[in-house]
Amino acid sequence: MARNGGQLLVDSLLVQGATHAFCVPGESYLPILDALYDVRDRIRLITCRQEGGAGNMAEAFGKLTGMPGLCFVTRGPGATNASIAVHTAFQDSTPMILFVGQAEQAMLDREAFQEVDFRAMFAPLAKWSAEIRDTRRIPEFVARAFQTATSGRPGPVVLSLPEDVLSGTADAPAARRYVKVEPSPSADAMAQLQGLLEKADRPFAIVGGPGWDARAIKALRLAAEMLDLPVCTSFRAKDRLDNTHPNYCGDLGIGADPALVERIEQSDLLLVVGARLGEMTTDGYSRIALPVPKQALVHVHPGADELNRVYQASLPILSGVGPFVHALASLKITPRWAKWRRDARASYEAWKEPVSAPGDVNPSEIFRWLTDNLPADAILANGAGNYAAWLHRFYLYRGFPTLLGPTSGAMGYGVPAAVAAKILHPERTVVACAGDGCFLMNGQELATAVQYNAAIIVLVFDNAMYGTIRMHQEREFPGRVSGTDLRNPDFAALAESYGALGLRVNKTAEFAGAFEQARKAGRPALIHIEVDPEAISPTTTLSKLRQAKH
Ligand SMILES: Cc1ncc(C[n+]2csc(CCOP(=O)(O)OP(=O)(O)O)c2C)c(N)n1
Ligand SMILES: [Mg+2]
Repeated sequence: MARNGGQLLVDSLLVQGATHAFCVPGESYLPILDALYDVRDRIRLITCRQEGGAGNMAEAFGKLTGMPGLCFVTRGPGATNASIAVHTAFQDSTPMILFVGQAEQAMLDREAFQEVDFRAMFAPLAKWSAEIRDTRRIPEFVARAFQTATSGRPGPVVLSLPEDVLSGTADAPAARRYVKVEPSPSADAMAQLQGLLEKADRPFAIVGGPGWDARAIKALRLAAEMLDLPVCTSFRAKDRLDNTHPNYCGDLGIGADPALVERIEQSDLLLVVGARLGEMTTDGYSRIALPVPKQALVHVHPGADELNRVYQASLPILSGVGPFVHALASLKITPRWAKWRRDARASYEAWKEPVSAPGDVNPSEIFRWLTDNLPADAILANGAGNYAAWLHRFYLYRGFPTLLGPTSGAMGYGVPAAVAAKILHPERTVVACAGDGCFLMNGQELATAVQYNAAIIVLVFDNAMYGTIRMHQEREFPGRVSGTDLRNPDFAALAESYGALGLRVNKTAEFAGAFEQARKAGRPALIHIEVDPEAISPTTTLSKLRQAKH
């Protein structure tokens, strides 16, 4: 039966198991919008206010489900807006597919209206970027997009869809549903790992990266217990092991616990599972010697290209995290490093305790309160800014997936990510954390939250500046404030105008009451929290930074 390109594409999405799609509409892909109308009870289409929001929602969907998050945008303007999410998905190894409406093929290469060569534009940003040139081949390209986005090291795929390919008709056979392909560790690799563990006195695991699901998370916990391994997480991966678990020993992000960093340096075996050992986790490749670490390094990753790419491992293991942690849990080892693990845990327990902070609002107390009062399955999303340093140091993640944060350090991620999470899990508490700078990068998606009844709670930490940059500025160029001051709107009033509940907090003690009010609101809510600019980070103040240089 002949179908137009839009119908073929939407039918292909159904074959691949799609349930949600995020979009900003464009006339370039009307046949897809029309075909989605017919299946609106099977694929939920979420209309967003900016493609940066739509793309981030799709990326968050990929993080939460392990299935590709789907995003539809139009031509040059839509694709350039959405590109930030493709970059985030790339750095986070998140499965995602961005569909871009393109000018009709007869017009291409004339710089037609909004024309961009999307294959070239996304070549370094996406895992794969392609243009479908024949209506008949739509099922083939869609199946390959799902396959590519989810297999090996997952990542984003971009498909450009010329208008004539969508409006043309073809009688094309359906493809099959994709099958996620994941390597397993060989028996030989596990035997070598057994040998390394038998020789080790101070092993340390660093976990993170893609491919985790409930079973893998459980197997990791079991393996950590059986081998009595101290486990830390890579940058923005704190939800891989319950932070209250006695084997959890902290995260190697920005501003990591110096005691943890020292232990990583002193360890004699590093077992890196799923993480990339990127610049943030290694603090500019300084925490671990390059290219050959002093410790024995076992690096487990599902992408062959990641192994021995920067760090040369004693034992590189090509494996998905799930198959690996199951194999790890069945190793027969008698651990001899109980004190080593206990000491690492004890120093984490001290590190997570609230600290004093200048001003009336102490963010460390707020995140401690949230740890004590949110259910273990609550989802917390963030973008980038120094407020996130407080969140990641003092909030304890206790379930998976509960952390939505970009390792790319992209501002503006928290609000759209939270909207996607709440749409997917309406029964869970979903909190978006943002700075005053970060919030306004995708705060327009509060309208999407209201439109779809996604009752997220947004916390805006307002210090009237681009704090992170101001911090670096005061350290490098003390007292010379340039380009980092912000004059802000009344965020609570802004939230109200969207139809959300807007609240204000000026003292730590007011937070609990405001949060309870937000939780009961039955609609999206925003809490505008005024933070003293001096409280720049959990470890220093603006004035101390300024004085340090003199
Ligand atoms: C999209 C994007 N633009 C710029 C930056 C650089 N940047 C990193 S943090 C930051 C400031 C964040 O300010 P805010 O959200 O107010 O948080 P604060 O640091 O003040 O807590 C900036 C500009 C970035 N990471 N991402
Ligand atoms: Mg700020």
